[in-house]
Amino acid sequence: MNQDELKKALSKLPLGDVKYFDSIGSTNNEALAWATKDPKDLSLVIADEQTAGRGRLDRKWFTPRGTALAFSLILRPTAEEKSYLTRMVGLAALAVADALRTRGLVAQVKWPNDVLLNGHKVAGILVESVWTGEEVDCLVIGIGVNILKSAVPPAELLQFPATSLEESLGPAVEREEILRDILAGIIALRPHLGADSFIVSWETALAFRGEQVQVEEGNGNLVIGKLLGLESDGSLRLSDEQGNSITVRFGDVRLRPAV
Ligand code: BT5
Repeated sequence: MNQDELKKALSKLPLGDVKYFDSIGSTNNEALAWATKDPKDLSLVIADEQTAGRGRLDRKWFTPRGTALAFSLILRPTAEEKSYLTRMVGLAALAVADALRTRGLVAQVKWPNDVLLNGHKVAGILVESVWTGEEVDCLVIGIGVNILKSAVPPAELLQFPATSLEESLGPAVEREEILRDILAGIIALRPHLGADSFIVSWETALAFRGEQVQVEEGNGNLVIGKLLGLESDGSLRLSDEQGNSITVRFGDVRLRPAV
């Protein structure tokens, strides 16, 4: 990644400090360590390659050198934002989806933390937090976006089909500009985090709305129902066959296979 291009692309954003790595284990790990040292709001860790990138539940996230965006943004949440922490993953997903939509792509959010293009995962998000006692001190928003086709791992390593921006836009994808647009989107959406309209925008972007889905809750439990939308805390709202409402706080959503 060309650091001059990176600096130029980010120069107009009100970021804190920026740390760039040619190669790193995980930008989230670096940001979590930094978060204990009183970083400025909107400080950024970005790497050209991750050798131990992480997803949720310690799953692996692949970032081969020179093929993708992998970065972690540190937020120092305001008192008001602390009331809406569970919405932050939605904020990041919307910012990614918006950056892709401005390039003419139909991006959807696969609840809670994936962005899809044509039903394939193009980006994943991992939000983690650092607490002092009962108070959240820092949030780390980790985002990985597959830019080139070579970023996409082999199908046997994937739980869900994946794609890259190159697949839709051709090889001339400007990594730094996409990064800039995602960060600008996060900054622009932040003041709206607590608004009802924020949940509406998040719901509107959801994949599989109105469809029969299954959600693996991570503890082996499988929830089946029609995907209705979101609760105010960002939990997923489904209805079962009897029309009863079900709320899911954590899981992996996919369309229910035909029986
Ligand atoms: C995620 O978890 O999708 C969150 C990914 C967050 C990655 C960023 S990169 C910057 C920052 N630093 C980190 O260490 N992490 C963050 P989850 O929903 O649990 O999905 C993980 C699953 O996605 C894996 O088990 C694979 O099946 C699949 N996967 C791994 N690498 C992928 C890739 N490059 N593209 C698409 N799918 C991938």
